[in-house]
Amino acid sequence: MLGCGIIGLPLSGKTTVFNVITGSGAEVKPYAGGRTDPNRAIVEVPDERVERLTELFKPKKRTPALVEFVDLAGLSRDASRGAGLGNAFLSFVAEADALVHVLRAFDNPEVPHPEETIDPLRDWNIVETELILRDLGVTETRLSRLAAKKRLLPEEQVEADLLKMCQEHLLEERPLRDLSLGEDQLRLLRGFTFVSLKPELVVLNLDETQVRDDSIPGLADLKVLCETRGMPLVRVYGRMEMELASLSADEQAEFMAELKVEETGRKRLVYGAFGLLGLSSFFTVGPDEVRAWTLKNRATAVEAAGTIHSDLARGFIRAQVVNYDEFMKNGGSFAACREAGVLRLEGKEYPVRDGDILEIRFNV
Ligand SMILES: Nc1nc2c(ncn2[C@@H]2O[C@H](COP(=O)(O)OP(=O)(O)O)[C@@H](O)[C@H]2O)c(=O)[nH]1
Ligand SMILES: [Mg+2]
Repeated sequence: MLGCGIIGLPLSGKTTVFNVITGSGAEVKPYAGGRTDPNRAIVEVPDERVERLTELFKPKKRTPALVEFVDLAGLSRDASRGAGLGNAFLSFVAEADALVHVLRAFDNPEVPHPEETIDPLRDWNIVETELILRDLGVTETRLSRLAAKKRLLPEEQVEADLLKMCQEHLLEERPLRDLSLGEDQLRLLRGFTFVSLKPELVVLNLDETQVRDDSIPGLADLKVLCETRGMPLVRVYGRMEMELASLSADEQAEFMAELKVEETGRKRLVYGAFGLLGLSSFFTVGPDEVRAWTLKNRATAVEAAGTIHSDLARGFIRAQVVNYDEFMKNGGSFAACREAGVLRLEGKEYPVRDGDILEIRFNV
């Protein structure tokens, strides 16, 4: 399962955002042995399609897609030099597949800001700089090891060249996620668990009084940053939306209209994270189980089969495929889909699309 680490300066609202995600109404899965953890949670990805398919097939079991969220301790200035929790903290960041970066836009005299003023763009830069410095340290350690060798093997030379390119980029204070690296390069770098390479969702934590754009300091600049860097930006009314979870559905709807949001904070955050991870879902359906499976975008049919069971990949013959939308258009009936010609048989290399309903034909 893939996981998102929540990062940000102290008192930016990380724990509040974590509570919005895991608060009442959310399906939170216990860990093995029924253990729960105040700082980690496995959350169901809300998906209408799973609900519709469940109504249709009335299966014994319904299994939605899951994502893990981890509420990390605050990252402060100079963490990469060991300040605060420093390097120990950065190693937790390294474990995450994606980052949820909380920026404080709310003003609250009772909650001191570690940098004293409200300036989300500055805060983003502080935390981002720590990620960059940590990666720079890792890069330079490895490069100096390689430089100490008398002669480099060909693959070491490739690695050194790649790391030098990363180093130059980091020295320009740019995160590695901004480099467009190829699959092979990413594979070579995997072992370093670079933190500035991780995709990032930017969460602007607002106060309920900040509904209008012009009440949010630095919003225009932040929008430009997110657009040019390809980071999705989600606005969350942290404290308010955390409290909303305990209200009735009617009251929630009323407050949501006031905040001009159409979906709950939890949905916006979980969807945002799911998309950020480059994930999509395919489904398997039947009387026993309706299940959403998580795939990296651009996975093939045989890879999809392998996520269900390795036997299905090994003995893969064909995948029977119909996309959810087509399936529903044809009354949720495989027979009708077959007649309409939208039920197809596909081979190993078929690129699975989000929402495909698959049945794997296999032989072992
Ligand atoms: N006024 C206001 N206070 C907030 C908001 N979000 C968080 N806070 C408060 O800010 C303080 C720090 O929040 P917390 O989530 O613990 O921050 P963390 O240190 O980043 O985990 C808490 O007292 C929250 O109630 C908000 O949207 N508006
Ligand atoms: Mg906290």
